[in-house]
Amino acid sequence: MGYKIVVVGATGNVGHEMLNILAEREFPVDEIAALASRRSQGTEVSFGDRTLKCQDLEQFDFTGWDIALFAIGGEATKTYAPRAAKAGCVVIDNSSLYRYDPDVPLVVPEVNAAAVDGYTKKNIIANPNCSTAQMVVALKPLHDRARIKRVVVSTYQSVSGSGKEAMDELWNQTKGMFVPGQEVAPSVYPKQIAFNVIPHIDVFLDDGSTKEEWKMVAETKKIMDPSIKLTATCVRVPVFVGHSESINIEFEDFLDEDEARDILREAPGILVVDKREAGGYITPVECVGEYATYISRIRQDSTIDNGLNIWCVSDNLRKGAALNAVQIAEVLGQRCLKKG
Ligand code: 2RA
Repeated sequence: MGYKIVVVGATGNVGHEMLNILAEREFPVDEIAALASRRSQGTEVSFGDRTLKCQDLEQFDFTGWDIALFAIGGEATKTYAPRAAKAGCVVIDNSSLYRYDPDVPLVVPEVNAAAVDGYTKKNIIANPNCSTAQMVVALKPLHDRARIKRVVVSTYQSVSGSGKEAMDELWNQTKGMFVPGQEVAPSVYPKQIAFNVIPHIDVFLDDGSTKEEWKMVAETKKIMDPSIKLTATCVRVPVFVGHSESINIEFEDFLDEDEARDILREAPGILVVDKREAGGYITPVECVGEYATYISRIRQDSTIDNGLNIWCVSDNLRKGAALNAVQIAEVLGQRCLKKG
């Protein structure tokens, strides 16, 4: 006995990956529906070796379906997630709409899987922001060993986080730099992204930080520990897929770099690639299509008493979104929605 699964936003970057990962991990699916906007109705999407025709989200009846994996913007989610939840279908939502709602669990299975049990309040579970997900996978095992006081993180986020249009902009803008007359002006981003970096993701807040940076703070506190102080600088870089993060950690107690490396090597969801030589570290192009959160450049920060620096890379469409959502569905099935 398996589950009746709905993928909402099946034609987007994350929707495609959710279908791929459901198939790759052989999630127990009895029936699956791919939903998209009316204009995408009939579009064919892959589910393993099957092809699904997208159905119109507006017309879809969620009654009798078990789990809906949502990957559509917050505005549309506001309309359709409550409709699905009310019909008895548990929603796992990738948007930021419900992440900060006290009645909605915000879950990264390697960190706080048991939080899934709280889904019953609204029949909704929230997926964290991509830049948060990979970071808390890395921080959790270290926090369990030496309690984290403060984190300073700089992110290097790929354009796939902004969607297909942004990936096209990077591609065309890069080409246009070399082909006279084919220059491409910035449109998705406020400035040129080709051969450039942009220190601005999402909107600016009154304190000068951006909402992307605020998300990392708020979500880390909700998922891990409200006592952790965190400051972030989130930067868009000319990479297609794969977010990278430079993470500086201050602990309550001293944690030796070798012990930290051993802890990370044993931690769930993590692969350590850490040799102090050319190429002895992970880069975004190597994480694409993979499940792991990769950690490199593990080293003491000797400028403070109990400091450590690490480099963290993961596929933002997978662990940062689709994989984490499917893992939540797996945990939900194991803990709460047992079948047969
Ligand atoms: C980004 N985290 O990278 C945001 C949304 N996916 O653009």
